[in-house]
Amino acid sequence: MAFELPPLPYPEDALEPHIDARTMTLHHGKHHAGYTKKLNAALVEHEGLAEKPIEELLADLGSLPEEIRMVVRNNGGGYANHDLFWKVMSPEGGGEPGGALAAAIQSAFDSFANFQEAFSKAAAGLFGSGWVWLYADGAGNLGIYTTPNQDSPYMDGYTPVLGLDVWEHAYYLKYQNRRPDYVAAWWNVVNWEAVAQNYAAAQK
Ligand code: MN3
Repeated sequence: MAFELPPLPYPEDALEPHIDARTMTLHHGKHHAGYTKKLNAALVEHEGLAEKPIEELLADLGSLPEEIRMVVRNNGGGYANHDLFWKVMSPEGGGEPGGALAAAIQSAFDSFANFQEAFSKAAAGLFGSGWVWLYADGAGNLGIYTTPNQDSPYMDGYTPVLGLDVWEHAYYLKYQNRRPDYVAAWWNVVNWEAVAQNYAAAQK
């Protein structure tokens, strides 16, 4: 058993013009594939670990053999983060969420506009490479925070609900240093139905 690179849920050019096809091809086919390969390489000598769900491994890194702990943190995080990232985007995305997710956002941030502003601000302010998250805690409360590198909310006891990759590899070909433009465009492809499913699953 080994972790497998999940296929993109849409063609590589489907998120144009917001996310360009060349970036998607490299991001999925090289970066995500690379994290997957290195994760598997780290686990190959450790019987049973590759059978566990990735979120379980990430939630309890301290239980892993020390010699693979950092590799699993970086590449297991990269594996899981990108798996979520493709799914929370869609060519039919954009707009605003509805239902229970909309109510939870309203309750946590007062309005969708406030949420969006706070999330975008966190993305603009993140120094170096990392991710911005909308996460749910154990009680189902929503929050926004950032993680460095490929660190995952699972490492902090949170469930990721929506994630934005702000590594330069996610946007530099099209947007160069204009990270705020990338973030503004990305809202047009957010798949709120998938985000709502993540939120519902986080409460179970
Ligand atoms: Mn990435």
